[in-house]
This record gives sequence, structure tokens and C-alpha cells, in this order.
Amino acid sequence: MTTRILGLVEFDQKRLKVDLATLAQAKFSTAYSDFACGKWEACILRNRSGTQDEDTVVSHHVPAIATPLGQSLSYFNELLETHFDTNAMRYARIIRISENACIIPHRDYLELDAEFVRVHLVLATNERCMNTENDRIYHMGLGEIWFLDASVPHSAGCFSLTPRIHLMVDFEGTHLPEAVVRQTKQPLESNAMVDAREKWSKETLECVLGLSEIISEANYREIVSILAKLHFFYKIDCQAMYGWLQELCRRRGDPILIEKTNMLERFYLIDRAAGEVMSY
Ligand code: YCP
Ligand code: CO
Repeated sequence: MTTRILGLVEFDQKRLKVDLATLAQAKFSTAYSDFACGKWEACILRNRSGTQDEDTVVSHHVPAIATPLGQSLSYFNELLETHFDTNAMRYARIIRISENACIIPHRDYLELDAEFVRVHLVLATNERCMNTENDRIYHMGLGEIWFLDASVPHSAGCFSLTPRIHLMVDFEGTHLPEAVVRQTKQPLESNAMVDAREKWSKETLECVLGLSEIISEANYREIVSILAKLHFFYKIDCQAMYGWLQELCRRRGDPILIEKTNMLERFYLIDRAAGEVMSY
């Protein structure tokens, strides 16, 4: 299924502000921090048990229950009740991406028995917040509800001072995205961002591969972060970073780094065991 906008929500600005302020004080979870490049975080509003510490997802088939944090955010809770099929809802989370951070290009559901229908509602954003999918870049606007095909390689980044905050809701995978959303307005035409990224050139590639002179176990994760963010600024596929990483480890000639990179590519793009966490 293809990523697309499903509708538009008109916020009660005052109530939105109240819950965003509550959220600013909330404790976010460390789950999936192995996907973070910089300050990318999540916290859970609804899950299978209604307990705050159940912060990783499994496929299950009962309506999601609000956690204590979810209950404390009365406006977000109302948005969930008003605009979504709560019967088909399996998880509701807040994703917060802070200044100059992104999630590493990845595919979701690899560790699960089944896929979800994953929908985003944009609570706070600006034009320096971007989503990517394969070689495309786009912007999810404030109040918009999007279906995201998280089974294809994708990423999201925030390059502004203020964080990007999305409500991310997972539904039973057998539903059509259009069927889990309700009471929304027709979105405005052409929300797709013009692709203002720089051209990816041979010179840029050689510059990146020049990191082979200095890459080591000590700076590996920082270099992964640098590579993960490049596709937000250059017209290139979000998964290209794994190929660059392979090539610069090959040029470096370090078998430990080559093996690490194989592990990374496998984990983020190809296959993950249930509950597996990547450390690198
Ligand atoms: C999930 N996958 O599928 C997570 C979300 C990134 C990794 C964050 O729930
Ligand atoms: Co994802």
C-alpha cells in the first residue's frame, strides 16, 4: 500500500497547547533508541496492557488500552477517540524528533508476525521537518493524518530548533487505511513538498567515501549518523547509506567494521528477531 494523506484535523489550539506542555514534562521511553540518530524518542499512550513500561510492540488483536500517560493527555485522548477506529487500534504513541536528529533509514515490522496499518497525526511541525521513503522526500503538515507504508525503507528528520511531534497510531493490519480514520476534513491540494535537495554527485560520493581514512570502532556510530542524515539534503535513496558504509569499511579493510555493517544492514532493512536490539 502506498503512503498517502488521509485527512485533515482542525485542532482546538488551546487544548493542543495544554497537552503539548504536559508532554514536554513527560518521561519518554528508551525503546527503539537503537534507531535514533540524535534525539529521536517515543512514549506510549495506548498499548495491549495499559501499562507504561510495555513500550515495544508485538502483533496482538485487542483494542489498545490507555496508559497512565495516555490518560493524562485528555486532548490527545479525545483526538484518538474522535478521529480513529479505537476498536481496530493496537498502539498509540508519541514520536518526538528534536533538533538535527533523525531515525535511521529502516523498514518496520521485520520482527513481527504481521504488519500494522500505521497512521500519523501531526501535532507540531515546521517546514524543516521531513519524511523520506526510498528516493522521495515529503512533508507532513500540521493537523494532517497520513498513512505511512512503513514496510518500505523510510526515515524522518527534524532540522529546526523546535521538535517535531507526531501521534503515531497502529491498527490491525487487515483494515484499509481509509477505514480507520473518521471525522476529518478534506486535505488541501498538493501537500507534497517540492524536492529542494541538492543533486547527488560523484564528487559528493567520493567525499563521503573519504571517511574510509578515519573510520574506526570509536567513531562508527557518529559516522552512521552523518550518513543517515545526508539523504535529507541530497537527492538520493534513503537506503544508499548502507552501501556507502559497506564501501568505506571495505576501503578501510577492517573485518570487524565490515561485519558490523553487514549486521546493521540486516537489522534495519532485511531481518530482525523479535525483541532484538542493535548495539553498535
Ligand atoms: C515500531 N520500529 O515498528 C518501531 C517504531 C522505529 C522502529 C520505531 O514500532
Ligand atoms: Co518506521
